[in-house]
Amino acid sequence: MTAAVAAAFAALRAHHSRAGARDIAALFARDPMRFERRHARLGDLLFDYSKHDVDDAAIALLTGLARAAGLEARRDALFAGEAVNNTEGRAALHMALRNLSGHPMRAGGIDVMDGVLAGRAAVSAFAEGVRGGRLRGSTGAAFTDIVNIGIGGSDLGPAMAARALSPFVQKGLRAHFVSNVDGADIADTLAGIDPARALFIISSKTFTTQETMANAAAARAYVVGALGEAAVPDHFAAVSTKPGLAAKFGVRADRVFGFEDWVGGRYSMWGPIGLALAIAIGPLHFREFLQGGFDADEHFRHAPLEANIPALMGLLGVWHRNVCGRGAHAVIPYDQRLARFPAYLQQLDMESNGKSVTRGGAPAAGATAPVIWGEPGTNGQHAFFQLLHQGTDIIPVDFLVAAEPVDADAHHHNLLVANCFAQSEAMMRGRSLVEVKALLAAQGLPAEAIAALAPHKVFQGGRPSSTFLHRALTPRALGRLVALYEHKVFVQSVIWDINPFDQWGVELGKELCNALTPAVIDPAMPLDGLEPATAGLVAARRALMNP
Ligand code: G6Q
Repeated sequence: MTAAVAAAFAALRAHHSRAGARDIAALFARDPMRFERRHARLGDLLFDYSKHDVDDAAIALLTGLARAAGLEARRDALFAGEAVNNTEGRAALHMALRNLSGHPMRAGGIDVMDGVLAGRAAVSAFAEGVRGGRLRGSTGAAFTDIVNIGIGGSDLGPAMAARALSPFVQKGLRAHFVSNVDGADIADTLAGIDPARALFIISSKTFTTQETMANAAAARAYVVGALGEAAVPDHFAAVSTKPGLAAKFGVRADRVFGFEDWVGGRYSMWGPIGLALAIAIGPLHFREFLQGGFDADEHFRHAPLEANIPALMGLLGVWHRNVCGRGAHAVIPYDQRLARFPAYLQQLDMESNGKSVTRGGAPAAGATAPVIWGEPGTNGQHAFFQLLHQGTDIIPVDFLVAAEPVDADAHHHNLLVANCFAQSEAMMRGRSLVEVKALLAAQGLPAEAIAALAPHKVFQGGRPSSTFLHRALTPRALGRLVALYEHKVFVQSVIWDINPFDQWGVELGKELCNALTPAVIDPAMPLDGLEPATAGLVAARRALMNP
């Protein structure tokens, strides 16, 4: 940590301890313009951050921290295609996949846009071919079921978006996403489709991932069993940076969609990894999705930090995590079609910033990524909101809601919106002991009952949240949201001086799994070379299989 960053953090902590626990409702009472002054806009999106326990001085200190950490210069290096992913020696230029400016973008000094545009055109042409029935299965039947086989970054983004944008999916087309090496995943998917009408897309940057290769082999065997070996080229496509491996599998060369290694897995849905989504919603809607991402990029690059949504999102997160010691962050979409959005963000945020060392390899100076979790509202209200309102931990929340439904009933939507706004108000305002006692007295309860019950009905309040309010969940609105969160993660990585673009933490488990698999497969294999803790489990499992 540089001296300037350390000083900025010290100033923030001093401010926090002087101000003590801030009463958000009192901040509103003192400043009737607080809502107006504490929101930012991008297109039809309103980012309302008025309900955080930060006053104007805290916001100034947070933007000062960002400047001390060199956020603007680091952002410019990211967009300039410098090797910001320093442990893998490469750029992180996923923004090029959604660059609609007509201007070059460079990775390591070389313009990548010709390749990006060629890839985009190939995806669009293939998507149109499938949607229009020009490309068909081996029996001549048009495709009705698109099955994406991938995991992690090659699954979560397209799967989340296909669900979010289901009203935009072409009638008669269904997109499925198979990821887990649990054979139930592919078996349940295959059980519901007609092989003659199924197109399988093997999505794997490396084309070596265990889960994806196992599921791809199962899909291949299924196609061969139902339609014969000769049908394979008609029923498979692949997305990978390793076209040779896809060809070996039996995918026709003109159905292998390549991309470059400066696209990280969890940042890849904007390019060919979005193929299943592009087929489902069509190239025009897919372009609208890219447009939303591009809008967010332009905003992140050019808006001053004080009005810059990803910067504010990131800095408020730093306030909660590093200044107030809050270890979790909830994302609650009041939108059933965003049901997978929290899971998508879990990977984006926790795989990017769940790190303990700085870019230079020294121990991180403080806490990094919080635990990200969530579920759609209103369902969550009837489940875990109890803890948000009355639990011992303060968990900041992102509420997301659309002004209008895309194609749902207007009355339902009014109820949904009212619930969303009411929950953030309840978290902020709370209900004091005095208020609770007055309410119980008004209900006619005797004094003894009031004394016993009142503490249970107190809401501490002062619980922070942001609200993201956009007009409707269109492709463009979704692209904007995703890219804003991507940049928020980047902002925090700069403050914490960590590399958000690698993921070495997933390697050890993979290695151990590979070493362990023979003993799991072969019940006769001796267990003496294994860790005693693991040998015990393998033996117990063997015993259960041979009672
Ligand atoms: C994402 C990660 C990881 C990756 C999967 C799938 O950033 O790198 O989630 O996307 O492990 O990898 P492949 O696409 O190579 O199969």
